[in-house]
Amino acid sequence: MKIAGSTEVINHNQEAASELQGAIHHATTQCPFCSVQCKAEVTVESRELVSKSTPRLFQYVTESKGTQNKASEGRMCVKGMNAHQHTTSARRITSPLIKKDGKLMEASWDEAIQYIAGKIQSVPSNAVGVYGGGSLTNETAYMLGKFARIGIGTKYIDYNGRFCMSAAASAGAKVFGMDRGLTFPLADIEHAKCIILAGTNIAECQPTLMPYFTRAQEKNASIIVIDPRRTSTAAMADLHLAVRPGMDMLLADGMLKRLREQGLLDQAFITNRTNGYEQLTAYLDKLNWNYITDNTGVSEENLKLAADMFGKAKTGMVLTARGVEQQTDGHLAVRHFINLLLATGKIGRQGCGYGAITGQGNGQGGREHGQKADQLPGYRSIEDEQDRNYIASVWGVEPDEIPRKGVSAYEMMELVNTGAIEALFVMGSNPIVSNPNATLVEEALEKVPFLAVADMFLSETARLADVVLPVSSYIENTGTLTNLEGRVLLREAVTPPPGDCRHDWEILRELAAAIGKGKYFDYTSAEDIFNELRIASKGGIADYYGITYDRLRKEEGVYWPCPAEDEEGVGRIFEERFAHADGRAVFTAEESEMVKERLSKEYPLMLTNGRVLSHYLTGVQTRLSPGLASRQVENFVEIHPDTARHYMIKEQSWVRITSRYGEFQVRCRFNEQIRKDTLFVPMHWGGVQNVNRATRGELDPFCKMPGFKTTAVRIEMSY
Ligand SMILES: Nc1nc2c(c(=O)[nH]1)N[C@H]1C(S)=C(S)[C@@H](COP(=O)(O)OP(=O)(O)OC[C@H]3O[C@@H](n4cnc5c(=O)[nH]c(N)nc54)[C@H](O)[C@@H]3O)O[C@H]1N2
Ligand SMILES: Nc1nc2c(c(=O)[nH]1)N[C@H]1C(S)=C(S)[C@@H](COP(=O)(O)OP(=O)(O)OC[C@H]3O[C@@H](n4cnc5c(=O)[nH]c(N)nc54)[C@H](O)[C@@H]3O)O[C@H]1N2
Ligand code: SF4
Ligand SMILES: [Mo]
Repeated sequence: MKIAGSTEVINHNQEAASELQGAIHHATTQCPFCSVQCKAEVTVESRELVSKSTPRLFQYVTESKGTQNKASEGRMCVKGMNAHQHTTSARRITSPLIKKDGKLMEASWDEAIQYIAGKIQSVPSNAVGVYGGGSLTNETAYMLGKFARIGIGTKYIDYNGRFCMSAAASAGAKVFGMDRGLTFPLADIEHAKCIILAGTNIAECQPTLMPYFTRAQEKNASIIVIDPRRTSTAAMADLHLAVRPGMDMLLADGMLKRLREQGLLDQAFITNRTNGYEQLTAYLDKLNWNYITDNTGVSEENLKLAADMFGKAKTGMVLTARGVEQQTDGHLAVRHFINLLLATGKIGRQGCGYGAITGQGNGQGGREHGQKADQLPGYRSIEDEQDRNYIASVWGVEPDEIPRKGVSAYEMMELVNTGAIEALFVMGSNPIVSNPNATLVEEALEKVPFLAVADMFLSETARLADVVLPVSSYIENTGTLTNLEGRVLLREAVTPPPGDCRHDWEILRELAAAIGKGKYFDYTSAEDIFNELRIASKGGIADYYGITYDRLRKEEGVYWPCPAEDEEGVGRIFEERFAHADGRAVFTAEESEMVKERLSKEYPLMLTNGRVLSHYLTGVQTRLSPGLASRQVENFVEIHPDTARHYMIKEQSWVRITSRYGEFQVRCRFNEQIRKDTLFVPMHWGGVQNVNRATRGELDPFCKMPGFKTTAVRIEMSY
């Protein structure tokens, strides 16, 4: 008998069982959700279950609360406090499932692994796609990249972080010569005198970071929030600019134009540490104020005020997140915000810098070790000969055996749709809910000849799979994750996995063995994989070589880059030089084609989307945690009451929202604090309530980020 949602510890004699019955102990782990990676102390209870013959013991986590670490300082938000609930959900899958006659049926591991291996081997290597995620540990992310390239031999691997970090990451690489979420340690925030928070809702998305900002405010910092809605983050701001969705780049340009007009630039910094200022001035000269204010929807007065606040402050920071980045010109929008920092010399010293607020728990590490289509471990490039040679030597293969770059996450779905990809392996993502143009993606995954999914639950995507592999949850799986500051943290397992669940890395090891590539994946533990990752990252941009499990235990986390065991990692980067060969950062004067998505008579409102406090991403985990699900049981659209009246929509009514690409239905919620031309819908629900049924598959041509945050729509009552 298998008990869903419990963890069998020992199958042993009655005497020992009675001794442990009811025993309680405490252990520390990390929250599985966002990029702060708050440290948690959990209470683990052992309970006896008497079955027909032998009594058996199970372990449950019954409580989770915050405990001291350097980023979260002991805090924990409501998601972290309730996170353990999903691990003991009765919906947890605890044995492999294989689809027979349209139904997923329990199967043995051997059967499941052989079935997948057979399918992978029955199609050409490049007809197999691998799709990963930013919740996976560094060890799994590293192994997944290696498994795709030299296990399967396919170039098609990408991951959900494409929808998350790709715009900011490309911007960082282009401007600074490297990408790391924050260029400063969190402790620097309180030293900033002006902080721009653009398209980031920290109060709901990284709540435990809020005290860093309030501390800065207590020391007289001013905070400027740029968001089409007055969010709880905007509520703490000294100035809120309610930008029209998709117009951030122009807003940043407007601010820079004003700073220049007012002589608030740092000429010495521009001369000594940057390139490309001349081109930028020519670009700014062409912009006029009417054009800027008409398009951004922000008054000239407020824009100038924001620029003056930032320019006059001695220190300052710019932080961006998905509001700015999930646009078809997202990477340019970020670069234009960074222009503000370079022009005023506000980077590389205390209280200054740029930060892309990383999203997922391992959104940072997940993008450094080879899950991305164009990347090899250590942030190396898959198209660079030297990088290829080095990684080939670590892996023990010829450089030619490493495939070249593949395509981005959504493009992979398009290839599934056209039939070019015939077998897809998904680990740690729910793509039919989180991809743009979700209807196309759902159709593609319904018809793909073979789909395998490794997950804890039957997510919307897993339900379509031919094979589902049950994996361990965060409290059961040891591994490292890298938080938004670039700090590598060790998360240790506190209970064994329930039933037949296995760790992601164990699954990859077994699959590799089944396709005859076992010798490249012969790891015995997560630490074993990490030790190879250290060597693979050595000398790369994201150099982890000096980081060991021992150090992580003793030092509570180490920043990368850390090239040697006796070196400390670097918290504040770019103090002396940027990462380009000449040590300089580059201004951006490239014009954007702007958001192509236009309002029309038929589609008169701009739909944007994002998150609420109590749910996480596609909601698979949080919808199964009663303490979280009960706070928000269904999806909704935020609409200004004047707009609702215009379209004869009643408060709390069920509405249909239609775009050029599809439609979804949700309940309507009035909000006086949102722009009248904008609707906002959370992303945490699938099926008919999935906002992505209406978003479009158009991508930023440079980084392939989808334009999630701007879709022209109409709204009507749904009777
Ligand atoms: N509670 C919760 N926390 C999370 C997550 C979660 O699902 N739930 N997910 C994690 C992950 S993976 C991520 S990536 C982060 C995301 O963190 P954020 O990027 O902060 O979250 P979003 O809600 O997607 O978007 C932020 C804000 O952008 C605004 N916005 C929309 N369009 C525009 C625009 O065109 N311009 C500007 N300036 N703003 C705009 C929205 O109104 C929203 O308030 O959060 C992480 N933390
Ligand atoms: N409209 C709109 N769409 C968006 C966004 C938006 O702002 N608006 N944001 C985008 C962003 S920033 C992101 S990050 C994506 C995320 O979207 P998804 O990639 O779909 O992420 P999740 O919902 O976290 O799905 C993760 C799945 O993996 C499982 N899982 C969790 N941990 C593990 C693990 O350790 N191993 C394995 N094998 N499985 C695990 C969970 O149960 C869940 O089913 O969505 C994107 N989509
Ligand atoms: S969701 Fe983020 S802020 Fe909340 S407890 Fe988890 S890691 Fe911390
Ligand atoms: Mo994300």
